[in-house]
Amino acid sequence: MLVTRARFRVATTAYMSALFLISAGVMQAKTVTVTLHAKEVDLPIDNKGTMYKAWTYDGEMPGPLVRATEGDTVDFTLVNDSNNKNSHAIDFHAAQLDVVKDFGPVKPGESKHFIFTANYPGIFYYHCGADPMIQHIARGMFGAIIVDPKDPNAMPKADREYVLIQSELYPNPDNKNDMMQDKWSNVMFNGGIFKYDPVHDPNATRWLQAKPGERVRIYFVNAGPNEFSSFHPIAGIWDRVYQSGNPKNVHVGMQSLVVGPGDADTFDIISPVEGANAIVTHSLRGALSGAIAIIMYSKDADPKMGHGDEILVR
Ligand SMILES: [Cu+2]
Repeated sequence: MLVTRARFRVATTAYMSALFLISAGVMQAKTVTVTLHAKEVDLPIDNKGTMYKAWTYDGEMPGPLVRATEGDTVDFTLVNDSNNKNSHAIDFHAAQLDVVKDFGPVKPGESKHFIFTANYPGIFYYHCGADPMIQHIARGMFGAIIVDPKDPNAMPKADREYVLIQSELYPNPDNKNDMMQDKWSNVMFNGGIFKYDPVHDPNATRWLQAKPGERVRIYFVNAGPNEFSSFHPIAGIWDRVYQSGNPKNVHVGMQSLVVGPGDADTFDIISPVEGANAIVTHSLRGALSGAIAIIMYSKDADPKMGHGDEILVR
């Protein structure tokens, strides 16, 4: 009887603390299983459909958006498809692992598996680290992982979220020397020249959307491989900037923040008016060669944009 009572008490305590955690909005850690396939494919790099010999994760530049919550276990597998010609790898900036064992190259037809705990919340870069790394990144092997804070109230709630990843385009994907000498032709957001800018490119069919007064959260990654970004919203002000996306690293009322190659930050913006902001790298050769994203603020903003599959707009 005593034993039963003790067990009951333990069970009740566990139940009550679980109830407390749920009512406090604290999520229990889970396992996020992710498999990415290295694929060497041709992809369009502008709104006209000009093709480029890319190297990718899952045939996309940028690669798929990975999302976990602080404290989660990420169970990760990289498959290097057997019809590829090159070794590939992955380097997750959200992970604390062994650079040789876990981030080392994988030959075509082989795969690699590792597990890490997402200990820090934020926005983190992932990329291929196979030699020569500069070429694997320049050809498209990059992406983003969002690690949401364990405490859902750590940051103000975003009404919409977007991911923008900056990278340079090197016209000849086989010429590593051009990459070493920084001879890029264009800077892009999400793998396309003026991809979200119908002002500079009438062929652009997509742009970002929100309503005036909404908090728009932009997860920004600079994939490089070489150029710094001076990330600025023309005709707007960043309400909050979180360095590395960590809620503890907060700045207020910022016009821009320099984001180096391989770095990432979270930028919140709220427009008090209808109209548009042009999000750029204020390093102007980069902006004027392709790194401009228009965000339109309208009461009729598409409710799907900035949610689900429309966070990283393809
Ligand atoms: Cu690679």
